[in-house]
Formats: sequence, structure tokens, C-alpha cells
Amino acid sequence: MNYETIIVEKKEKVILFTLNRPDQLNALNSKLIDELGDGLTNAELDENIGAMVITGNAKAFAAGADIKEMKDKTFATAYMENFISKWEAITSCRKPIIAAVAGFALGGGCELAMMCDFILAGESAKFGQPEIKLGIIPGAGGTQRLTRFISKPKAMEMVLTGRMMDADEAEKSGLVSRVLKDEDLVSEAIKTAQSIANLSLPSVFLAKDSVNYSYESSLSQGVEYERKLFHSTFSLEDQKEGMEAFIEKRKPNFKNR
Ligand code: DAK
Repeated sequence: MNYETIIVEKKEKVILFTLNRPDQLNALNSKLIDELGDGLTNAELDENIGAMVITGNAKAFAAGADIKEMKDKTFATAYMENFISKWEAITSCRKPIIAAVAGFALGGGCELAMMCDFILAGESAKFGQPEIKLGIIPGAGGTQRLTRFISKPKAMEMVLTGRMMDADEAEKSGLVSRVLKDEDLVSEAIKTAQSIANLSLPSVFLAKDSVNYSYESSLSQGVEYERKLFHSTFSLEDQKEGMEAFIEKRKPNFKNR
């Protein structure tokens, strides 16, 4: 399918989405969000795909929601059309999604990256929630996810001042899992996604589900939930294959069942 605002490439078992509004620093307009949502849904349904990567370009992952598109909205229009609610579609994907961030990831761009399962950052990455400078506040999970990922004091400072955080600080704070050279970022993200896509997909779904549950539960509820999911993995043919392959000193041949 041809899209205007994103580029979609298949790399073996991985789909690479490149946000593609370079003149506008990949500002996230409705078209881009619709196209990305559509692309993610297709990848989610494609049984040959095991993971996804979302990236931007060297200058910007995304500099936020499109201010030019947003500026004339009223409360009534924003509320009635449930403005930007489609963004959350990304969080309902069961397949892992990696954000590969170089350059600016601001406002909705930072929120989009945080909706992914983890963020790999290039050395040039800059994260921020500058909405306060526009007379608004984050609206796609920024105050919630940032606070959980990097602690309240840092999140509060960033949300109240709009200060940007560089890649090094973002790694130290726990916002990103690794910092890579800019030139290696996308290839390393694809390699990482590929390594996940070659595992047993049902186990990957269960692992992702269990980690995400930790954000919604007490520790004891989470541990109980994890144990039940762990028990359920013994119903998979892939569990037998994984353990037999280990004992026979060969690579497992997972069948996703
Ligand atoms: N929207 C629209 N256009 C943008 C943009 C944005 N967010 N960011 C950059 N651009 C455009 C610029 O207008 C410029 O376009 P032209 O003037 O050439 O047509 C072009 O990209 C290049 O930008 P600059 O000339 O400004 O480039 P610089 O290198 O000088 O500066 C910058 C880069 C990233 C520091 C600067 O562009 C900047 O401050 N951008 C705005 C960053 C920002 O404030 N982001 C937060 C946007 S508010 C919601 C959910 C989410 C949201 C809202 C509601 N709901 C669920 C209800 C999210 C809100 C936001 O993200």
C-alpha cells in the first residue's frame, strides 16, 4: 500500500516504518497517525512479521503533534472528534515495537516513542515535553508514562519547563534502553527486532503482556499473573522445541504454536 507520510519496508520478519514529513520535522498530523495506524494493523495481522521498528530521520523522530493542524481546534471539536485518540492504537499491538530515535522527539513525538515497547536512541536524540510553552499540556500519555519511566522529579521538571533531555541523560534516567551511534541506530534496531521476531511469537506476546501488566498491578498481583502465564507456556509446542534444541545443542525451530 502507498502512503504519503510514512515509508513502509519489509526486512525479513520485521517491518520498518519511517515517518516521512521531513520538511515539518515529522510533525504528527492526522494523516500520518491514520497511515501509521493502518500500517501497524497490517503488520499485526501479517503472520510472517514478528516485530516492528518506528523511526524518523537524522534531524527528527517527530517534533510533536502538528501545531499548524491543531491551532484552530476548539474544545468542542477536540472533544467531539476525540482528537488523537487513535494514537493509543499502537499500545494495543501485541507484536513488539521498537522506537529508533535520532534528533528531536518532542511532545507527541516523545509520547509516540514511549508508547513503543522500548526506545533505542541515537547519540543526537533529544527528548522533551514542551507543550507547556504552547499553553497546553501533554495529551497522549506524556505526564503519565514519563513519570513512570524516569521518576516524578525529572518528569515534573520536564513537563513544567519544557526542558529537553539528551540521549545520555535519557539512558541514565531509564527512558531509553541503549544509546547507539546515529549511523548504527536503524540497523541495530532492525537487528534487535529481527532477533525477537525469530523467537516463539506466543512466548514473545506473553512476555510483553507480563511486563506491561506490572504497570497496572500491585507486585503480588503481577507476580501471580506472571506465574500463570509462565505455566501456560508449557502448553506450547515451542516450549518443547526450545528445550529440546538446547539439550541437543542446536538452534530451535519455533513454529509459533
Ligand atoms: N508542528 C508543525 N510544524 C512543525 C512542528 C510541529 N510540532 N515542529 C516543527 N515544525 C515545522 C516548522 O514550523 C518549520 O516549518 P516551516 O516554517 O519551514 O514551514 C519546520 O518544521 C522546521 O522547523 P524549525 O524551522 O522550527 O526548525 P529548528 O531546527 O529551528 O527548530 C525545533 C527545531 C524542534 C526546536 C522547533 O521546530 C520546535 O520547537 N518545534 C515545535 C516543538 C513542539 O512544541 N512540540 C510539541 C507540539 S504539541 C493530544 C495528544 C498529543 C498532543 C496534543 C493533544 N490529545 C490526545 C488531545 C501533542 C501535542 C504536541 O506535541
